[in-house]
Amino acid sequence: MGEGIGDYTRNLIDLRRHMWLEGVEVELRRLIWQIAVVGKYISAKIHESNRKLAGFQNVYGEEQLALDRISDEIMKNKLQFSGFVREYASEELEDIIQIGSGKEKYIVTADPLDGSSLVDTNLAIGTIIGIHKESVMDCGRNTMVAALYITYGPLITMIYSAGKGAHEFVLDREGEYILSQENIKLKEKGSIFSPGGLRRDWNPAHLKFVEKLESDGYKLRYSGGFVPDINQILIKKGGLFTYPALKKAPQGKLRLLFELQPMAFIMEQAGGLATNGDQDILSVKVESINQISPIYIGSSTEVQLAKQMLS
Ligand code: AFP
Repeated sequence: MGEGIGDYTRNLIDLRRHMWLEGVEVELRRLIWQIAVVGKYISAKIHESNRKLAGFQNVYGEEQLALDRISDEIMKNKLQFSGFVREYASEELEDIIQIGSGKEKYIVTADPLDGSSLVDTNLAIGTIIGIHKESVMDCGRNTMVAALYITYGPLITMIYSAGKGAHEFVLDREGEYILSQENIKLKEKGSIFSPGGLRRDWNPAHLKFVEKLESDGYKLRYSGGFVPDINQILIKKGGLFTYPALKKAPQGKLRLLFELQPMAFIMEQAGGLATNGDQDILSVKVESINQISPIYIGSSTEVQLAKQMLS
């Protein structure tokens, strides 16, 4: 499968059927399905918290943090009893925890609710998941077998890849994830860019790179949410997201394991690239689970230009 499904059946393909048609290994497709179901619970918590907390500005801050923790608890509990996961690492936890008997096939990394500081603004936020077969304390190229992210926006959408292309699903009113785009492929070059960090903190080479994109007419698209900002580049089939090394933060801001590896896996499956400015993100060795890294990710022309101008 993967040569595309006839239009007449496209809308009838749900997530489980698509993974079966793609030949995704049975335990992996059950794991991905369980994580997709958690996305529905997290979405319900987001809506619930907004309703309950409207107007409580000072309380909101604590509840907002609770929303991160609640999302992590839901994800961990669901995976704990899945039978497929032996270890779980999350942006909300200090260290990797064993959650199975130790014999299960997979290790899951999670940013259960990325962009939670945006919840009060009603901007889109997301869940980012990496699925590994081997210890994550290596490079993603050696350990990752799948990745997915869920975008909680006007629609709830999910992008997954199990190594055979990147595919988009939309959650419908019946609670099914229905295939909306299959084998998403980026153009060589896009027309939008998302420049993270403050201009005054950029290093000279990065500033020159951004000025080049601006002079080439790229439109700035930056929401402050990694998931919707990346999703925009994928769905618009081109462009570049960067959160660079900064003068006072040479490793940038974003988490290698929880945020960058999964998006790099998906972007590469869509024909894009992801680098720290020097190395492919999936080739960077993970030394610590909270490791951060600069990132340039998106269509190949822009990522190659970044590498060239930074070298
Ligand atoms: P929060 O999870 O604290 O909202 O941070 C979101 C994030 O990690 C990532 O989603 C964004 O791309 C990035 O931070 C935005 O950072 P700036 O606020 O410095 O632009």
